[in-house]
Amino acid sequence: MKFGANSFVWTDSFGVKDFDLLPRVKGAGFDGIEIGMLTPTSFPATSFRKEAERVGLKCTSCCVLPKNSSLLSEDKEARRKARSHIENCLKATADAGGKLICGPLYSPVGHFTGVRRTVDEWSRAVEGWQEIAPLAEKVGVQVALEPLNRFETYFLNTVADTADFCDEVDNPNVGILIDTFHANIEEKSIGPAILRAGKHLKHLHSSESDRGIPGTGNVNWQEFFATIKSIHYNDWLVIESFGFSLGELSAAASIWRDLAPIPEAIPFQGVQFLRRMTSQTKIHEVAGSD
Ligand code: LER
Ligand code: MN
Repeated sequence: MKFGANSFVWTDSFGVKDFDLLPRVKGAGFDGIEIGMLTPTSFPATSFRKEAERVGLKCTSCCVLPKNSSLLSEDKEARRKARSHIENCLKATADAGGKLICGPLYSPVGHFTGVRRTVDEWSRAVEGWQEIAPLAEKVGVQVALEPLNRFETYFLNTVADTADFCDEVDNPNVGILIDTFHANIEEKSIGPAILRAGKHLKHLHSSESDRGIPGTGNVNWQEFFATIKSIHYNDWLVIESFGFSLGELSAAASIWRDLAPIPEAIPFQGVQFLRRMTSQTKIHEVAGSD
C-alpha cells in the first residue's frame, strides 16, 4: 500500500510557495502527495518534480472541472473546454512525475440541472472519455473517475454506475476512484462497493464520514481494510480533506466548521491510523454486491 496526503487540506493552489510542505509530508509517514490541481497550466510541474524526487515523495493529482466546462453538456464549447482542461491535467501530472489523475472528471462539482442524468448526457460523457483516453495512455497516466455523493453531483453517485460507465468507455487507462466519504453516503456498505469496482478500481480516498481525522467517525474501516486486503489492493490510499477556510474550495466541499484542531491533523494523525489498520486487519470474506 502507498499512503498519500491530498494538498487540498492546506491550499487551493499548490505551488512553489508550498514546497516546504514536502519534507513535512514525508516525515509524517507518507509515500506521496496528491496535488490538488485546479489550474494545470500554472502548475510548476518541472520544479515540483525535482523537489519531490529530492525529498523522496511520489505524486498523484486530484482534478475537477472548471465552471462552464462539462463532458455532459449539449454545448460543444463546454465539452471542448472540459476535454482541454483534462488533457492539461494529464500533461502537467506526467511532467510532475505522476502516474495517475483522479476526480469527478465529467462535470463540475456542485453543478445540477434539477433532473436526473439523461441518456444523452451519459453518451456524451462516454464519447468524451473515449476521445481523451488515448492521451492518457500516451503520457503514461492512469485516470480514476470519482463518483460523488448526491449533494455534489447528479451524474455518478455510486460505484456500480461508475463501473458501468467504465465498461462503456472500455479503455484500460480509465477506471474508478472510491472515496469512503462519498461511499458512506451512497453505498449500502463499503465492502461490496469495493468488490463491485472489480478490475476498474484504480485509486482510493480514505476520508472520514465528516471529512475529519480518519478513524474518528463512522466509516466502517474494519470492512474497508478487510476488503482491500482480500483483493490484494496495493495502490494508493490517499487521505483527502479540505482546509476549513479556503474560500471557494471549502465551500465546494461544504466545510462550514473546524473538523479537527488544525486541518493538517487530518492527514498527519490519520496516516498513523491507516498504517495501523493496514497491518492489523485480517482478510475475511465480504459478500459481493451482484
Ligand atoms: C470532492 O468531494 C472530492 O471528493 C474530491 O476528490 C474531488 O474534488
Ligand atoms: Mn475524493
